[in-house]
Amino acid sequence: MKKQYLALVLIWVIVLTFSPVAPPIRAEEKEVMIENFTFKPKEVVVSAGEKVIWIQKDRAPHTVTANNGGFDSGRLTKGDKFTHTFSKKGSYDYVCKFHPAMTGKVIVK
Ligand SMILES: [Cu+2]
Repeated sequence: MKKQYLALVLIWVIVLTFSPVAPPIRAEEKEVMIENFTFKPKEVVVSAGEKVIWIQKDRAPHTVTANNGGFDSGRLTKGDKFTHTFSKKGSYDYVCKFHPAMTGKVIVK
């Protein structure tokens, strides 16, 4: 009886040791803050397939608009987020439509 109990405990220990911790199923993502009329960081590097999330923290409205037309957030107000997944390698320049001096870049490797 005692041996059986020990065997059970042993089995449990083995099961707990080797049971995989639920792997986080999420793609990598990078965040860009939109703050004080700037994109922070101004330049981000991601791998193909990764997401970039822009978080709008300014009172003034902004956009995240690709120069090549590949993406456009539309008008973002404070608290809005915009996500784009970059599947192709390359260099993507973007701008805020309302404030052309606000520029940023995403490099996809
Ligand atoms: Cu702007």
